[in-house]
Amino acid sequence: MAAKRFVLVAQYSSIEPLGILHLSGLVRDAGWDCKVVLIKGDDYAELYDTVQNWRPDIVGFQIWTGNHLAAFRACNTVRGLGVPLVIGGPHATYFFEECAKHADWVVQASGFGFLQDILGGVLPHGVHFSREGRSEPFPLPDRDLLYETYPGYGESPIKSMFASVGCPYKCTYCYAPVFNRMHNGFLLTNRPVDDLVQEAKAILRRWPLSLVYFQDDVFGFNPKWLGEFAQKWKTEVGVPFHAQMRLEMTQHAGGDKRLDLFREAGCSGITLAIESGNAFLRDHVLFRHMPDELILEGCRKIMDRGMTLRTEQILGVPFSNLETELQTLDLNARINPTLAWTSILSPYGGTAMGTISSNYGLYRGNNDDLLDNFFEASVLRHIDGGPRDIERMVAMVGATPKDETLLAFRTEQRSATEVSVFDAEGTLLGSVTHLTPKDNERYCRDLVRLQRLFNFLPKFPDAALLGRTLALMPQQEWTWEGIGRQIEQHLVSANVENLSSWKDAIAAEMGYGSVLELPGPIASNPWLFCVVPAGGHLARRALEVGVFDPLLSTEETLDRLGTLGRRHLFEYGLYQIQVGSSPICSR
Ligand code: B12
Ligand code: SF4
Repeated sequence: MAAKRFVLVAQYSSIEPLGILHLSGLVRDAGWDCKVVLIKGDDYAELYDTVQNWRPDIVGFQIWTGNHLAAFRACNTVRGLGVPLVIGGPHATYFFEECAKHADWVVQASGFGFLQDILGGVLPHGVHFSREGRSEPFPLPDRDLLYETYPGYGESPIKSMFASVGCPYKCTYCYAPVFNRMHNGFLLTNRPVDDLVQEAKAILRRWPLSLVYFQDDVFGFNPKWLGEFAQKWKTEVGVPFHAQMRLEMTQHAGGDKRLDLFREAGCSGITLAIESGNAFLRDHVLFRHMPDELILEGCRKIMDRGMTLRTEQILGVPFSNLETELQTLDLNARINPTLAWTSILSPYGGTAMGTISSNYGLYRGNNDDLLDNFFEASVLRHIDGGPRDIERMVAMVGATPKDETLLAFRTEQRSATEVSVFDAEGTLLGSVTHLTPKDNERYCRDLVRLQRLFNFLPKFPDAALLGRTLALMPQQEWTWEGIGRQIEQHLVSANVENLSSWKDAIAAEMGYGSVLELPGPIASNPWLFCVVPAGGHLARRALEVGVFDPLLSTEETLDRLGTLGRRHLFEYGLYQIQVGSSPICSR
């Protein structure tokens, strides 16, 4: 009898889809034939072709909030062709009722056991959820299937893996606290070390592998597991890895020991979030209770051990303003990480951040307007004075960070721009006022400017001052050349010597005999390329891929440069999979 057929569908991203890899491994182990279709943009043509020509028995969608509307339309079309359909993934986990309108089965949270039952024909239609699911074993992934269908993933020297499920923290913008509530509290489930070793060895047998990126929320949280991992990974796999963790995990002697084990195991770099340089926003808006000292000390411990460091921040959170964003820039300048990565906030419904945003009138949408990437633009209506008024009210009630005061306060929209704020007993504390549409537009523009340049800015002297100057540049002066002039003036005022030698060095790195040969865009603004490793190479790439195409607006140029710069810093800095000269400014 011919094997039954399953199609797995997910949104394409440059990072390989881990859930899909493991789910396709499960389909393989169940003896079914499987195809994976990854959707670029909203183009579902390939999926419809596959459904019509390959005639699968079931189609399974992985849906994330942000691509849900287009995905639902595609689900309807597939079901219209007579094929039963299952939806899983984060959107199914947190918005299962909506998903149920477009599927025969909806799987909330952990999906391996339920998918097995679907393939076995024993799971009734409907919505399914199991609290015990988070402890279920991961099937070994089917990388061959994905890599043969999408060779780019296979050819990449970096592969992703997942070692643990769960995170105990409570960041407002994240679904992890909601996941914990659904499961009656936090529990960390680590995959067996031997499975990870086996998975890595399977990659090494067939595919290039210079670095593994562990996508866990808090890699190495459990010290006992980490001890076993460190020993076996180093001796049996021996491939460097990058991991994500929390700054709290670097604290005290336990933190030192953990970082030593990371290093021993072959960890070459760490990603961790700071999110804001403003302590009030961290404590009361983001629910990330960590003082500056903890942040600075934790980052220092990581870099002192020779590991590279990516910090992450979110611009445009509720009650932010230009000053708080510049504090974030300043904190990063003090840390000097390998890469200071930034996104712009999306206020996801069902998260505490979604609730704060709607309670204070900052966001009135239902997430159908959210984009599926985190760099584009702020969708919030921001507050005049940033944290000023709300900080005063939080101080009036004597709240501590752990009180989650912004959720406890009651609010009432007084007028189009004013929101009254009451304490939990109903006593009026004051009000917050939204920015006028024009000022809001201006602030959102500032955010985009900062986001595009954030990779570079912390590496300049007096970074926050430079950030302010650039954010406030009049629109008519906001050109690539104008930005170059401002940075040059800034460097001169900061008493940086030998600026002409920076230009000589960039010309030499680009292979020119003299600065006179530098192409126009680099001659007029070489500075950003002087603060990153292999800056001459980045400048060349920028020219090659059309970053300075005269038909582009300044925004488009910076958008392209921001993306290119980030990738460059990943390769030459964070992951060190390319070797290049050190930054010109540090020579
Ligand atoms: C790695 C990662 C990324 C990577 C890439 C991920 C990729 N290509 O797969 C990058 C950096 C690109 C990324 C980007 C984003 N991410 Co992200 N990301 C993650 C992270 C850290 C790990 C995902 C993962 O691989 N998990 C491991 C695998 C095994 O789990 P899984 O995919 O969820 O699959 C399990 C179940 O969901 C279920 N399942 C999943 N699909 C299906 C399908 C079927 C048919 C069935 C039956 C079951 C099923 O079964 C699996 C086993 O239990 C998660 C947090 C987390 N801890 O999961 C956030 C997370 C998924 N991301 C999130 C968000 C919000 C985003 C962004 C939208 C952010 C933004 N504002 O722009 C973007 C957009 C991504 C996009 N639309 O393509 C949210 C999703 C929330 C939501 N409601 O959708 C999460 C949950 C973070 C959080 N805690 O809030 N992300
Ligand atoms: S530490 Fe990361 S995974 Fe955990 S709650 Fe915060 S953002 Fe979510």
